[in-house]
Amino acid sequence: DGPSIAIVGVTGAVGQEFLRVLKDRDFPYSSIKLLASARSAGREYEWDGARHTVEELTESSFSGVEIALFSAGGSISKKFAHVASDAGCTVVDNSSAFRMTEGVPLIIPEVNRDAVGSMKAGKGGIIANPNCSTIIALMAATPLHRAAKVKRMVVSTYQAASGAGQAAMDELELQTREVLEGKPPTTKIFPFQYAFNLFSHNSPMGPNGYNEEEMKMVKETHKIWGESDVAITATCIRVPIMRAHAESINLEFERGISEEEAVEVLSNAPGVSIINDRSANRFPTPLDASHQDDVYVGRVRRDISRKDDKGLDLFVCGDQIKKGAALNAVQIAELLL
Ligand code: 11C
Repeated sequence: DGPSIAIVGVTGAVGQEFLRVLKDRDFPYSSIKLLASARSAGREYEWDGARHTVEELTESSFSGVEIALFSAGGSISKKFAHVASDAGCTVVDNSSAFRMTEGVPLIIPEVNRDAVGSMKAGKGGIIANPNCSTIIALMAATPLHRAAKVKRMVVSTYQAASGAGQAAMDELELQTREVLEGKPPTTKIFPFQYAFNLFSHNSPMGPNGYNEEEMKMVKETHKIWGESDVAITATCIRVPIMRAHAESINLEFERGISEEEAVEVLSNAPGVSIINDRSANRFPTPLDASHQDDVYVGRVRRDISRKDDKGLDLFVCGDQIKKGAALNAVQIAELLL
């Protein structure tokens, strides 16, 4: 027996993953409320041996609820997270609405679990779940940062459809069929063909030529690491992959670190698995990471563009819906118990 919990946005890809992760981790709860828009109210889900009916999310949804996991988009979070918190419900919010708000912890439990402070289930307050690309990068970069202190990080992402929601996953599948059948691809979610193509991340472009996804990686890393002097640059790309993001990461360190030490550090890092077999040319793929909890790391090598041993390159894959969203949020909820 544990806290009363609610899931906001239960019908979405992350909402559904919340249910699976809560069950897989045997999360203790006394009751569960499934919340969504009026359109989805009345829908039923079989979960943990019982039938649950989706209720419409309203301002009174949170009375008696001690933990709410939100994943219904930023505008719903902005409208309801404070309402929930004021009712004594502690909110773990998967949207970007409060990530950079001062006083709102932004947590990857393996990286900065102490940021939860004295927050507890049933005491109100909001905790933000970082952006998926940030979580996946920092699962690999943080253990190395602790070992040799990162001065600069250059990231290129290869991001899956799931980051743009279930509708984007559906469109990728549909377009793949259409293209193979010689039909024109349906373009409802993205303005051009996605199947057999890739493109710059669909988030809004800023005046400095970086899109929002890239700036999230910069700002969220600074907040999570508590260090704003680490130099970070990112290029975020959407690729026709279903649910796991891949990232190429170049790290520059304050002190030297060998490949062997880096692999040793990463093999001892919680939530990280290594696939780094040079002789077999076997390294992480998005399919290795799909539906898995761990972030997979490989291609660990010294950066030969430098004369010293203060640079490393890595390739990382992580499930966007799990560690990039639902799993990380449930791990945060576990810190509240
Ligand atoms: C993507 N990271 O893969 C995005 C989706 O700030 O939570 C999630 C956006 C966010 O497209």
